Amino acid sequence: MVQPTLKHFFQNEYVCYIATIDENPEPGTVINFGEQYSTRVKDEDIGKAGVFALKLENNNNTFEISPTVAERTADFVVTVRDNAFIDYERYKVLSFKIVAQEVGPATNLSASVPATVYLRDVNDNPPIFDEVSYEVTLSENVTAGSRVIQVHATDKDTGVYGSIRYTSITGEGSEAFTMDSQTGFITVAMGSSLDREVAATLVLTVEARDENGNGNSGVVPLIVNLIDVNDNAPRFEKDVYDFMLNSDLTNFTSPALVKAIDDDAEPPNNVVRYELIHGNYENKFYLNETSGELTLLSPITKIRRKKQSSYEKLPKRVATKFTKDQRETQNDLSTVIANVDVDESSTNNRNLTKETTTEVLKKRRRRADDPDALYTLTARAYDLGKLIEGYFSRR
Ligand SMILES: [Ca+2]
Ligand SMILES: [Ca+2]
Ligand SMILES: [Ca+2]
Ligand SMILES: [Ca+2]
Repeated sequence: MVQPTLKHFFQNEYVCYIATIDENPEPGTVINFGEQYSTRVKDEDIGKAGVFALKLENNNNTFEISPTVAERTADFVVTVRDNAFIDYERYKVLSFKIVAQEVGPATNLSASVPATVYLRDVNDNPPIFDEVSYEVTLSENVTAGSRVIQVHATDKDTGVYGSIRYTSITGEGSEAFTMDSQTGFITVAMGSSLDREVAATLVLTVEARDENGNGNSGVVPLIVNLIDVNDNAPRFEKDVYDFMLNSDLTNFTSPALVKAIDDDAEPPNNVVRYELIHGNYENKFYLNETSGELTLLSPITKIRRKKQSSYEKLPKRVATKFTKDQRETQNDLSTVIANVDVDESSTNNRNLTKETTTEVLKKRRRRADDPDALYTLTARAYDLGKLIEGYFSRR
């Protein structure tokens, strides 16, 4: 019988087996200890005493050795059994013992030698953003260059494998933003076209990549909520409204409605009000400020009509000028002209033939401030939103 020494089993002049492997190897991967490390084991005893077992200790089931039983001599191989611990981000080195032990009934000699496996980093982690998602709220008129948010990601890998660049913002509306690839600062781009009237919320995707922007990618949602500003003026649906009074001049032949729409997204920016601003000299008319319905406050007499007719050139000139000025200087209102005339086609008035009436109507369509109209009124529409400096009507 020979005493259990290293030399009894391991033909290895070194006191430790050393190898280096990539992290995350497939199970079954052979650990190559290099040519200087003999993987031959032997038992110098003869017969049954020469049968010995090979096993690994302190190994956490990570590696396995084969064969597990040998007689007199064997070449062993260590392979990966479970790669859970072969993770460079958790361990840089794994250590265990290779043990040879006689299994004969009369003997129980054993010897062990330490093994050390160094792990090599692999780019097996993508960048991970600090937040599950980012969310910001901006005014739709936010100025170019304004800072939006800073995103940040980390990568567990070392060196270039963990060197992050912020590479892109994608999604509908993403062209309104730029991102600093080094810092992750997101700002409003030059000439950005953020428009609450187009979308209330933009759902974008921010991407980061390791290997200086060329490797694994990680993404995160960026939600941008847009706040409405009052950047649209109300506009009347028509340039001119023609309303007809019945023959006894007590009421309109059909409801006299003007209507303006405001493209802004939210109240009060899109809440429209109406008012008469010109032509209601005798206070004969009332324009409902919310409904836009024009009504007669008192019947019109034939005498009034003649009086109005003598001023017929005046409303034309004044109304035209006023309308023009409003369009150039205001952003919260819009004006419209309403011509009021008598529907005489159904009256007994013998002075007007059918042909004459048709002629008058045709002329009225060509000219907004119709000199032949009984009354020419000018109305304006305005919204209830706050005026935003520097914004003008988009019409
Ligand atoms: Ca890694
Ligand atoms: Ca990585
Ligand atoms: Ca708006
Ligand atoms: Ca508005």
